[in-house]
Formats: sequence, structure tokens, C-alpha cells
Amino acid sequence: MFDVHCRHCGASVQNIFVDLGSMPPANAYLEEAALANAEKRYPLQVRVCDKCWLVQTVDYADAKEFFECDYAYFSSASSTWIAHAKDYFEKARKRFQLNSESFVLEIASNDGYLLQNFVRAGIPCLGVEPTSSTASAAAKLGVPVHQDFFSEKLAVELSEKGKQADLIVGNNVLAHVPNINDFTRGLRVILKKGGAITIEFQYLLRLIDGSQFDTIYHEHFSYLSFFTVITIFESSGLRVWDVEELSTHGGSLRVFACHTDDSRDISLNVNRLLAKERDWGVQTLKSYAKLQPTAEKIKEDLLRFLNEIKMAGKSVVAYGAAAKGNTLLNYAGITKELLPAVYDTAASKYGKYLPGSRIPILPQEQLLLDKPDFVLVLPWNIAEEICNQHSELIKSGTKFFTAVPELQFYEI
Ligand code: JHZ
Repeated sequence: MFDVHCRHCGASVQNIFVDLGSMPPANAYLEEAALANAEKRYPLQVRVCDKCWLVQTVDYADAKEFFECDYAYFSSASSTWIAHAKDYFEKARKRFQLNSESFVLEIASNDGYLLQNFVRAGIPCLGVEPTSSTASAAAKLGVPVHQDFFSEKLAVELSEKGKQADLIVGNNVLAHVPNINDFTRGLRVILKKGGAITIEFQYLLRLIDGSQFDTIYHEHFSYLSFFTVITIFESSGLRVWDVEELSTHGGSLRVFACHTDDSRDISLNVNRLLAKERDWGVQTLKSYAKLQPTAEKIKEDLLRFLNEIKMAGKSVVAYGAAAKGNTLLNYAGITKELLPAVYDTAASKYGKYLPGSRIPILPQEQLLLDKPDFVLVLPWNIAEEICNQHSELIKSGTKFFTAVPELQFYEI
């Protein structure tokens, strides 16, 4: 087998967690002109290290390829996510007593969905964001952005310019980092003495228990348990002092960290969650073997259902050109023969085609005119928000459904 060394501890990683075949990067949406060319596909194999228990993709491509300048994911597309960011801002301002003397740094600040709150409140902040499409959207909101990938080197440069932070925020970025040790060391460097770090990431145990295999794509290099995040942080001179379980993205963790020598007490939540993970079997290989069979079942059930709809002469389309939708469709080998269109609100996506499946992306207004019999909602994490917006269509008979973790229909 292809030899892989753990991104964190360097041990040889031989255990396959899941193998989803070969597919293009999930965010590589295609312009019409590109349809004449073949797409680059890479194996999507994920392994688990039996030393530090980091679940990780096998690298076949250069990370930079996944975050090109026309990166099409804009955090502000979801009102659920905007509300989550506002709620975080209010809690963080109180808990960390932030004011006009503080400095907040957000890593992967995307389109300014979070930092706009700090700007409005007069709390100095800076976003670090590599993709120019989202960074310029943030700039329009008055959010200052340093356009780059975050690294230890950048942390040193910014610290030397006096940019050490009282609060560092990183939402849905830790999984996207190929060199997780360098990134975490960077956090330690740029954190002011006595400052706090909060990091949110999709929680590996929810991913496995909820059969969320579609959230696996090349752009996500790591899949994280609490145990492993603590291990990685400790090796970089950081100490985790609190943790919260969140419902976002199918189940996430928000981890609170500080410098190792910070005097803060460790919350009871930390040992409680570590004990829960021990009982779940976070340090046992067989706990990681559950995902592949459930992924296969989801694929078979979806294909059977789409074929039944077709045979019955009914129409079916997809909604939400989410990255996770691309993993599902490409793993199941679904193309426009079974799903002729996907509708989305993001202007950055329509007119383009989904990578791999090549399904055309249409503006959501068109859905109201097309009135299909069935709509497969690809971003199941925001299915409720989406169904609420389409209550009239649902009342008029269109059936909205999701495929992960199993076929589920929505009613209003
Ligand atoms: P959504 C993202 O995953 C991407 P994705 C990223 N790689 C990551 O790590 C995770 O989140 C955590 C559209 N939409 O949020 C907008 C509508 O059309 O599940 C998006 O294209 N109408 C950073 O890509 C997609 O759905 C709507 O009303 O799987 C949302 O995808 C709403 C609310 C959204 O993310």
C-alpha cells in the first residue's frame, strides 16, 4: 500500500478509514468552456493514524489547488450561519471583555460573515484569508483582510508588526490545513499573553455516527476528534481549557485554548467530553470501520430512488450546489441523466457546472418556474432553512428530500 506519514505525529498510517474512489476537488466548479476538457481527478482515500488517531486524507495534489482565487464558497450564503456568527460575537465580546483596545484575528475570515460584527462594534480586527473572491467581499463590508494562507511564518511576521491577538478565531479552517502542526504553532506565536483561541470544526464522532461521509473531500485534510485536537495543541505549546458541542454542520466542536503556561482553570467540560470519547472508542481501530458500509448503503438507496422516480416519469432535480453534494454525486456516479439541474442562491456558482457530475447550476428563482416533482437537497445541514424558504412550492406538491444519513422527506 502507498506509504503515508501522519500529518501530526509522523507515524506510518496504514489503516483505511474510507475510500470514496476518484473525483475532482469538490469546489472546482466548471465554466461552460471547460466542459470540452477532461477534469483532474484525485483518489479520495482517508486513513486513520493508530498512534495519535488523526484521521487524514492521503495527499495526491498540491493544497493550493483547492483554494483558487475564484473559490466559490461564501459563508454569508446561509442565514443560519450568519446567525451563528452573530451569537458567537455577542458571547465572545462578554466572555473575553473585548473593547476598542483589544485585537481580534480571524483565520479564514471568508467574506467577512463574522468580523463585520467586530467592525460595527469598533473592536479592532483583522482577517487572514487566502481566496481573493471572498477577501474582496469582506473588504466591501469594511473588514480589513490580509490575503494569505495562515502559517507559523506569517504569524511571526504579523507579530513583529505588533499584531498579536487577544482573541484568535478559526471556524471551519483546522480541517482545511495540510500542515496542521505548523498552523497550530502559528496560533501560539500570534496569541498575546493571556489571550484566548476559539476553534470550531466539524466533529469526527458526529461525522461517523451520522454517516456524513459526503463531508469528506480533498479540501478537508483532517477529520478531528477532541482527543486528537488536544494532542496536537499540546505539542505546539497550547492548552485546551474548555469545549462546547454545537449543532452546526451536522455537529461541531468549539474548542477554547490558551498558552500552556496560562493560569486559567480547566473546565469540567473537557474531562467529560474526553470520557465520552473514551467510551465511544476513539482509541480503537474498529470504531473507525463503520463509515464505509453506511456510505455504500446511502449510495445504493439514493440510486434506487432516483431510478424509481425516472421510471415513474416524474421529474427530480437537486438544490444547493454544496461541496458535500459533489462528494455524494461523484461517489454515487450520478450525472445529469438522473439529476438534470441543481439550483443555488450563490451568484458565484450559477452558469457553472458541478465538478465531475457536470450538472448545470441554475439560479434558484428558476426552481419556482420549473416546479419539479422532487428536489434532492444536497446541503442537508441547512435543509430546514431551505425548506422554509420553499414552503409554497412544498405546499403545491413538490417533495423536498435529503439522502444523508438516509432518505428523509420534509413537510411544512
Ligand atoms: P454548505 C462548506 O461546505 C464548505 P458546503 C467548507 N469547505 C466547509 O468546510 C464546510 O462548509 C464546513 C447554497 N444555498 O453551507 C449555498 C442555497 O442555494 O452546506 C451553497 O452553495 N440556498 C468551507 O459547501 C450551499 O447551498 C440557500 O437558501 O457543503 C451551502 O452549502 C442556502 C442557505 C444555501 O456548505
